[in-house]
Amino acid sequence: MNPLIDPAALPEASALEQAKPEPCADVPLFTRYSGNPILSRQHWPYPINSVFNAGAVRLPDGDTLLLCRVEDRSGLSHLCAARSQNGIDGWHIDPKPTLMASPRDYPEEIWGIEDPRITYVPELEKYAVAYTSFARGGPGVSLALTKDFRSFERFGVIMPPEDKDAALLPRRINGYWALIHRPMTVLGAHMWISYSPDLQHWGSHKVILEARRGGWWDANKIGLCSPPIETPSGWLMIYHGVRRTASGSIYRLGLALFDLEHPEICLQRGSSWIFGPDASYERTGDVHDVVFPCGQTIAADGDTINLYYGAADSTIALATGSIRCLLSWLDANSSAGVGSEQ
Ligand code: BMA
Repeated sequence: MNPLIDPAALPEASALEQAKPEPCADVPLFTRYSGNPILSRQHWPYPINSVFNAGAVRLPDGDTLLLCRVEDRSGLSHLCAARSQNGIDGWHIDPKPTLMASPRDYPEEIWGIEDPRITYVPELEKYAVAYTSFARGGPGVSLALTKDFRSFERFGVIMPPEDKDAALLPRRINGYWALIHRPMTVLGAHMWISYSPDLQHWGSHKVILEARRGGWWDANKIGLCSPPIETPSGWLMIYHGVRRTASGSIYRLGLALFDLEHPEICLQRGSSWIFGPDASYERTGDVHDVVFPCGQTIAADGDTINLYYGAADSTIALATGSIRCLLSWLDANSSAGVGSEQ
């Protein structure tokens, strides 16, 4: 099991900023916070079943906002915002759902909305929230824009079912918005990119990363986790890989790097998974053996990733890593190409 972060040992932000980069150890790339899980149904101001798979963002005032997937006791999900000064505890949770499904106007949401990924878009001065809308046709990708996580401008479905695990890139690529997403096709559950001039009409669809086959840890399905991180070496993507076993599916995390100006080109793909269910709150819950991040924040040092992940579809947990170390691990442990040939 990965070592734990001791909250008492957490340095102040200023000390973190001044610290010299440590050499990257081989493993672990992510370290669990010792107070995990950081949010669970017991924290909620109204009755719910579970809270998991949260989008994350650092607000201009320095607070961390998590837009959490909350499953109520009907079984359907909505989104609820939780804000905290340190991104670890002291959460202020909206007293009622922040974004509810609105099936009258958006029939694609009759079974709820799930798994938001948040991207701040400087050109729009707004946050783009890509989330799963769920209805009889299956899951699809919906989009909303917001400035404050209190009112939302809804675009409705932008990728029809069956599709999910989507996030917008924060800037245009060659003049077009770019969305990473995961349609289910006869080819399998692979990651795609699509482009749009206006966030409403999408085209130039391309596969960017394929689920591997056979015994691989990411053989059965893959999908984007948190939104891609722009680094000088490329777009760093944390993705989840699913392996079906005789006792159920295991959701683990892997890494891939994509070209900055041609994000459909995979430069590197890690061969092994880097984080998987191990702690009891990840192994046991409504859906066992699941770690599922939908968001991260980057600390003031520009390197530390605070990764927020759903644990066993029941709670929200936190793990920290270093962008520099993830990239150097990829250099040492990867191959290029989309990966279906493996
Ligand atoms: C995926 C998504 C996630 C969920 C995961 C494990 O397909 O539906 O919301 O956390 O399965 O159940």
